Amino acid sequence: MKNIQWFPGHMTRAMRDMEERKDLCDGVICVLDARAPVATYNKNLKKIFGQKPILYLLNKADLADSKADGFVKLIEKSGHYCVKSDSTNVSTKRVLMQKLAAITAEKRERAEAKGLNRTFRFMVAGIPNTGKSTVVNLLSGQKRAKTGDKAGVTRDVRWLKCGEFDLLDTPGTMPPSFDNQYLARHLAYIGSINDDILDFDDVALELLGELAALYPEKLTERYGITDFSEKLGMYEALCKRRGFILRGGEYDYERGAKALVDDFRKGRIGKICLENPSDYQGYEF
Ligand SMILES: Nc1nc2c(ncn2[C@@H]2O[C@H](COP(=O)(O)OP(=O)(O)O)[C@@H](O)[C@H]2O)c(=O)[nH]1
Ligand SMILES: [Mg+2]
Repeated sequence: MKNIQWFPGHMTRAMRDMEERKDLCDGVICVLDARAPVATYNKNLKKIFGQKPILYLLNKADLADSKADGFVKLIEKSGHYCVKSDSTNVSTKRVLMQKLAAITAEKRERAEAKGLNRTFRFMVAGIPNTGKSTVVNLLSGQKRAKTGDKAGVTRDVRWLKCGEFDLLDTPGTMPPSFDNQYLARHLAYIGSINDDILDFDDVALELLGELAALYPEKLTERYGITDFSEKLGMYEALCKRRGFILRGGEYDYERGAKALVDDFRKGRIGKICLENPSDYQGYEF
C-alpha cells in the first residue's frame, strides 16, 4: 500500500492558534476515537497541552467493543482523566459536565474563597473527525459548531459558551508525518484523513486483512466471507455477495471498497476496536 501522509497548511495555523490560547485554558479535552485510541493520539498536541489537566474522551464508544475499557485504564495509568463517550447521545452531557466540574473543583473553591465567580475554559483538541465539534455542540446545547462525517470540516478555533464553561472548538490537527503506517491506516479507515488523497482499493484490502485477523466472524455474518486466506479473495467474495459485478462479469471493486469502508464507519459490521490494549501496556498517553 502507498504511504499515507497528510498535513495540510491550515493545521500549522491551527497549532499556532492553540498554542496562543493555551494559557487561557484551565484544561484540555482531547478527543480520541474509541475504535483506534493509539492511532488518534497525537503526541504533538501533548506538547501544546504542557502541564494542563487533560480529559481524554474515547469518543464514538457506541461503535467500539469492550477493548476500549482497557484503554481507559491505560490512559488513567498515564495520569490523565478518561471517559468513554457517545457525543451523539444527549445523556452523555451530564457525565462530561460532571467530569469538567471535578477537574476544576479545587480551582473553583479557591476562587470562591476569594469571592470570585469565574468561568473555566477548556480547549477541545484532537485529530480530524473524532467528534470535537459534536462534543462542543452537545455541551453547549446548541448546534453552533459545524460538524460533518469527513476530515477538515472545522477550519478555525472558536470559543463557545457551555453552561459554566467556555470551550474552544479547534480544527483537527495531525502529526506532520506518520512514522507508523499501520496506525496511519487506522486513521484512513475511520475517516480522519481526507478521502480524496486515499486509494480506496488499498484501504479496503488492508481493512479486510485487519478485520479478518480480529473479527473474522463479523465478516462472515455481513458478507458471507468464510475463506480468510487471501485479501483479494475476500474482496471478491464481498463484491459477489453484494452484487457488485460489472457488465461483462468483472467485479466492481470500486463499489465494493466504498461499501466496506462505509459499513465500517457507520458501525454496520459491528462494534470494533482496531487496537488491543494488551499490545500497549506501558504506553504513555
Ligand atoms: N456514532 C458516533 N458518531 C459521532 C460521535 N461523535 C461524533 N460523531 C460523528 O462523527 C462525525 C464527525 O464529527 P465532528 O464533530 O464534525 O468531528 P470533528 O472533526 O472532530 O469536529 C459527524 O458525522 C458526527 O455526527 C459519537 O460519539 N458516536
Ligand atoms: Mg470540527
